[in-house]
Amino acid sequence: MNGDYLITRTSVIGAAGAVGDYAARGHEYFDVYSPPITSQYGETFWTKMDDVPLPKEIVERFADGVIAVTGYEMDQVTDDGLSIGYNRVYNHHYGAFLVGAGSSLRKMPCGLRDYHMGCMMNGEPSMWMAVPHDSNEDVPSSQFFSEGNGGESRKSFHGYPDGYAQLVARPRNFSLIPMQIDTWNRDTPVHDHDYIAGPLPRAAQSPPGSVYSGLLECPCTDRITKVNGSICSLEGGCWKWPSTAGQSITGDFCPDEPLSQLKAVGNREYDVPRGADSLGHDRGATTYSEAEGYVYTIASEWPAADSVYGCDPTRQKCVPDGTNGFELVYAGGHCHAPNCISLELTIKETGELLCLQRPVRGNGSLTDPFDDMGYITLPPCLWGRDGEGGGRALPPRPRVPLNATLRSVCRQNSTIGHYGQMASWQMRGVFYYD
Ligand SMILES: [Cu+2]
Repeated sequence: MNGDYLITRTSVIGAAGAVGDYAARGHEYFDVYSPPITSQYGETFWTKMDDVPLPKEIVERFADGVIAVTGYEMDQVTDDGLSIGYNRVYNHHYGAFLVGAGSSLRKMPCGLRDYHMGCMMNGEPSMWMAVPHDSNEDVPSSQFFSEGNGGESRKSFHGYPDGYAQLVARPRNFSLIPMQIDTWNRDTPVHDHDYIAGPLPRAAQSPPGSVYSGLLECPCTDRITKVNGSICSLEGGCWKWPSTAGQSITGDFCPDEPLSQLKAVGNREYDVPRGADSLGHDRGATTYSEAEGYVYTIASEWPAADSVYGCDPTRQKCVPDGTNGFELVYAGGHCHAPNCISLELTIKETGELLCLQRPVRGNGSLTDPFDDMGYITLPPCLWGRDGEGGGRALPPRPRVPLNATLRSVCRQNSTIGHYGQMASWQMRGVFYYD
């Protein structure tokens, strides 16, 4: 659907090759469309959309069976089916559910364990989860797809080598939670090599004449000071303002202070400071070198066991008996244009490099939605076994003991600033038993 893909083999970027050639691998596909999104310049659309029934033939074919999802592609399109560039509507991220007959989507209160998984990112103390009707079923009754959804996700590969798949028993519905930021100033047509931003908030840090929109910053932050006449608000956890094209935006639309629950949960995104300024940021450090200019580093560490997720530990056993860890199959980091330089994942105790992702920058015309000028794509890391992946074999799957500590280092170019950067890992793996 989106052309050829790149992947990263631990730290080396190359063509996805055989892994990305679903047709040659004999895999089938079906299309599913979310309900339409209507927005105006400056609006952020971020909510769970209505469930969409899967195509009838899929539902009937797997009415008593299990579908094996070996990958997926995503795109954002007009109602005529044409791809829309990220300089017009920016997909900041998405989460998608494939829900089977044995599960229902429910809005569940955030558990303690959910907080570092992004629950309350939007200031709400609850999150959508697919809850199984019978927690004893062997085969999953739902799957959540969100890996590699940062950067420009349509050109970031979302697939697995042979032998791996996400299973869903009796699949029925598709449900999407997109976060779309409308960045197209309707007063200016989209010219080739001539992106013209619309009105921008005073807080925006995109330089004049940028080929990316300053609106793709997402200041879900408790560190922005309200200034009378500024236009940010924290409605829904992200900025948003009344946004009729051409309208004056000098009013005061900010709430008095960031929403109280946002303060309570803390900032889930990162503000990359411009240059060497020091605004009291406590999650990174800015360095300067001749070769690289200003670089801001976001580092974090967490127990590897916390990466095992995807089930409700109060109802199900998430880590099976007899395993001491997992082997990684796929790792797709999440960071955004334009600042992201690299994302590095290591095992802290051994220093083993698991994955080093570097974004690929778009150089296409502003009207080529698959090579968006000023935007990035993040080739994910993939691993396999016994030469999987064709001619350019995938590296062997690295083992991560449950009691290991994972360390992430995300480097950001801070020549210009950026509110609301991200530095997270979305991964898939398999347990090992020996
Ligand atoms: Cu993001």
